[in-house]
Amino acid sequence: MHDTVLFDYWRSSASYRLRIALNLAGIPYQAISVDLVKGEQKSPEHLARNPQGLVPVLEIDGLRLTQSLAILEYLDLTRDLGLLPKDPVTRAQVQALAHSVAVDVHPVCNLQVAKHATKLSGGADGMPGGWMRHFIRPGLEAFEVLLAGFEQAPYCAGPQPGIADICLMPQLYNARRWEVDFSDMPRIVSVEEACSKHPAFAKAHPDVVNPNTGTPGT
Ligand SMILES: N[C@@H](CCC(=O)N[C@@H](CS)C(=O)NCC(=O)O)C(=O)O
Repeated sequence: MHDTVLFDYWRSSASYRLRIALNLAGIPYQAISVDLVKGEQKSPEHLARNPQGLVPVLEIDGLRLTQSLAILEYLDLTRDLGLLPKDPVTRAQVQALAHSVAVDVHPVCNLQVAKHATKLSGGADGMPGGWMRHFIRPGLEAFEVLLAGFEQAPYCAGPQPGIADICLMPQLYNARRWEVDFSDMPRIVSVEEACSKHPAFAKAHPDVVNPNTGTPGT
């Protein structure tokens, strides 16, 4: 049993971000699955953990934290992980890169949003895939352009993985899931190759932690 507990779901991008960061920090944790397909995120138990009814929730250092970006910053500050540059200018630029997917693309592709859009469309053909593709591909195109402002050596913004890589990789998993082609985006493809080889990223991959097939937790 570990002191650190991650309430997550194997396919959740925001949970995937935290799994990567916990692995990068070398923090052992217990993963407790909140099954989004069964609606467990709206159960009274989970709402008591997070009134937003979302995953992830992280229990660490005697705290209960929500919001993956806030948690990434907490881990960075308390464990000195170097996820965010210390220089204010580069920091703002790297955050903008990370936020372009985590703050602008991810929320509109969230389960409850896509489900509602599908309902409003009367279950139109190609939903929710069409909805997802509509947002994911332009988001990745913008990310590819933004990446030109950094040196991929080999990660998004330099020689060590950071917040932009942590936000990008789950978005790429999601892109594949919804059949969004990004093979024409060479910078993203090279970052993905580097991250995939990193054990902290590999161990966090949804297919590895899937409770039906993988090994939950560490
Ligand atoms: N801004 C939040 C977003 C969390 C979020 O959207 N979680 C999704 C999974 S990636 C979720 O719990 N969805 C459940 C639902 O839509 O009902 C964060 O970064 O932690």
